Parts: sequence; C-alpha cells; structure tokens
Amino acid sequence: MSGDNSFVVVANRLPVDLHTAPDGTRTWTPSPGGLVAALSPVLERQQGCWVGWPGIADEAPEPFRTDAGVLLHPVRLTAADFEGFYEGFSNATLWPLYHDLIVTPVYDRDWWAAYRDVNLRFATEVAEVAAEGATVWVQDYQLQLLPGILRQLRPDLRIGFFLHIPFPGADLFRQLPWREEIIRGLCGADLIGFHLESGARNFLDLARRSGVEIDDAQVGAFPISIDPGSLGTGEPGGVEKLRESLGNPATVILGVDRLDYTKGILQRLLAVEELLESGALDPDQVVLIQIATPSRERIDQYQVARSQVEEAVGRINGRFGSVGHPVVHYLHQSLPKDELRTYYEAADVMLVTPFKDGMNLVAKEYVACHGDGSGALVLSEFAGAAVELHQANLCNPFDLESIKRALATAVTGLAQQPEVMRERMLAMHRQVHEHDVTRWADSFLTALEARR
Ligand code: ADQ
Repeated sequence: MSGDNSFVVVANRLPVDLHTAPDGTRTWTPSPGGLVAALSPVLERQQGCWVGWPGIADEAPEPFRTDAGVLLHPVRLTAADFEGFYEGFSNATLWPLYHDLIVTPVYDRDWWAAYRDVNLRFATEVAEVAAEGATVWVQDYQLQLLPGILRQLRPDLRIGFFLHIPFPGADLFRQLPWREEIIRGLCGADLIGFHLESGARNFLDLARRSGVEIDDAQVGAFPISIDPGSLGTGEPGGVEKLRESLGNPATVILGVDRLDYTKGILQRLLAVEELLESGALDPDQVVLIQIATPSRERIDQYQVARSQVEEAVGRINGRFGSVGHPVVHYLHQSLPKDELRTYYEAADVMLVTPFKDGMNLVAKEYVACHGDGSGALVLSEFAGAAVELHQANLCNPFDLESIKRALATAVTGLAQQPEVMRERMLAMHRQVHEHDVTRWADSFLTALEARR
C-alpha cells in the first residue's frame, strides 16, 4: 500500500474553494493561502501531494493537479463527521482547552469517537498516496492522532507535525479525558513543532510524566511567519482615498481578526470606549475600523462573541458618533489581501489584543506593510508574535487599563516621539522580512530531515 508522492502535506482543509457559476456549473479552484505559498516550492519540486477536506460536507472532487503541479487529494467528510470532529472535538474541546480555558471546553465522548474516526480516515488516505520513505508533514490540532496511526500503518515514512495554536501547560492539558491518546498520537512524529519554546517545553514535560520515551530533539520551536509578497503592492492613492472616505481623521486605529473569542475584540472596543469617555481620545479626530471575518458561526460561543462585539459597536457609535461620522466602522467580512493591505497601510495604530494566540499573523502583516517606519503596533503579551515583535506597545488584554495605556501611549508616541516610534517599527519590519514563512518551512523541514 504505497503511492508515488515523496512529499505529502496533510491539513484539515484542502486549499480549494468550490465556485458555482450563474448557470450552475461547479468548479473547484485552488485557493492560495500562507501555508500553500510557503510549501509550494517543496511541493512543486518533489511532486508533492496535499491531503485534506475540501470544505463542504458530503462532497469531494476527484484528486486533481494544480497548474503548478501539486496533487490535491480530497478526504470526504459527512455532515455528522463535521459536527463531531470539527465543530465539536476540534473547536469546542481542543480549541478552548489549548487557549487556556477562555471559555469552558466541552468533553463529549461521541465527539472524541468522531475525532478518532476522522484521524484514522485521513491516515489511511495518506498511507495510500505516500511513496516508500516519503516525508509527511501533518498540520495542526485537528490531526493530533494522525502521526501515531500513520507510524503503525507505514513505519517507513518520515513524519513531521506542526501545531499552529498554543500548547497548554500540564495543569490544563491534564483535564482532557483522552490526554494519553493525544500525547501518544503526537509522539508518532519524528519531529513535533510548536511556535514557541514554551509550547515545546510544556509538551516534553507532559510526555515524560506520561511515561513516553522522548528525546529533546523530537520537539522544537519554529515560529511561523508570513509571505510579505502575498500582500500585493497596494492600490496607488488607495490610502488617501480610504482616509478621505473616513473624513480625514487624525488617527486611524485598525483591528483585523477572525471573529473568535480568543482575539479580544470586545476588550479593545471597551478600551476605546473608555478613552472616548474620559476625553483621552477625541471622537472627531479618531476612527476605529474593525474588520472581522465570519468564523465557526454555528458554535454557540462564537455567536455569543459576535453579539457582544456588535452590541458594543452599536453602543459606542450611539454614544460618540454623529450622522455620517460613526467612530467605529465595523465589517463582518473577509477581504482580499490587496484590499487588506490598504487598510494596514492606512492605519496609524494596529490593535492586536488576543487573550491567547499561537502566533498571530495579522501583527506580522501590519508590520510588513510599514517598511517606511510609520505606524504603531499595540500587541498582546499573550500572542506568540510578542516574543519576536517585542518593540511593539505591549499590553495585557485581561487588564483594560493596560490596553488603554498601550493605545494612548502609541497615539501620543506617534505625535511626540516620531523618531523613536519609527526606529521601533523599522526593527520589527526587518525581523518579519528576515524571518518569513519560507524560512519557517525550510527550518522545520531541515530539522525533520536530520531526524532518523
Ligand atoms: P488564526 O487564528 O486564523 O490562525 P492569524 O494568525 O491572525 O489567526 O491569521 C489570520 C489570517 O487571516 C491572516 O493572514 C489575516 O490576514 C487573515 N484575515 C483575518 N481577517 C481577515 C479578513 N477580514 N479578511 C481577509 N483576511 C483576513 C491560526 C492561529 C494563529 C497562527 C496561525 C498560523 O490561531 O495563532 O498565527 O494559525 O499558524
């Protein structure tokens, strides 16, 4: 049982979208994302294959090759799989547990059974497409059992695993009724990668407490980054046009996130509201744009988070806006990357305030768009990105006063100490350019190559 692909990437999602034309014709088109861009060179060089779910329940196209020659291999999931494995165990159990219990995880035996089944199905598909001795790179928390299963099915493979979200401390992780199975599943990999050293340490500690034999070299920290080129060049005059449409305010503040309760969107709105209330921010001089991509909308906690955000936006505009001049501009939409670039460029202050975040690519994207040294980044201490972007205005998102202080300091810093702020932004810009996503992928794959 082996295929002819010497390099296989496995992720919950296949990088494709289904398009339906007005006449009803349906086509699957590759959707370029950060991970695809990062892995494309290796995938193309090595006749690579990507295994994943195409994003729609009960549907899967036949495997097909992209123009660049990458084989996309769909795994079919039923609506019940989607509920139990994805919405349930992945996003209502593991996601809150790994993000330090910002909401309470649900431990449901049926969801666990679905998670095991789907991991087994993914592993079986990978075992069929991978060539003898191939390298397989497994992505993220939805597939933590896969390395262990695959190791049993195909001992000849070189298996890497990367976790895109934080890995919690032992005291939290040990709540999980199926903790042993997850640890053993991950230990099937030759190399287990985390964004931060702290995640790697947490994992080593747990594995050893569970009596699993593991050496230090089996885990490592590989902070992910972005492809600065993927942000496009921006529309000429786009920034001026955008600022004009906002009424040319002195200060544009921006938030860009998936609408997720981990991202601290409500907290930042409350901080802005209090600064408006105290007069520290002038509603005639400042505009906050919050762009929030719809996300996991059927899960209760996401509906609660959305209502809270939308209620706060309405209240702030009701209190401080005037006709034709809202203080908060809120979009519940996903925007194309080049449009996002105009927002990033136009923003004087970027507010990134997650309670917990594996890395946070938005912070890096903002910095990548400010090669001229303009702008300021207010960044949560609990985002993985804070380790590398320590020149940001750091804040504790659990402390409203801390967000307010960081935001107010950023605004006054830009006015009163432009040179200091410029140096700080340029240092962060250099960091992101020198450590891009290609470097991330190369360093992981080189370390994986060195194993076994
Ligand atoms: P996410 O939680 O999705 O990623 P993040 O790292 O910020 O968070 O990436 C979000 C991506 O979506 C960015 O590239 C951003 O540009 C894009 N995006 C957000 N809102 C958008 C909008 N309205 N329109 C268009 N695009 C939008 C998970 C982890 C992170 C980790 C990444 C990568 O939770 O901690 O950094 O994976 O490992």
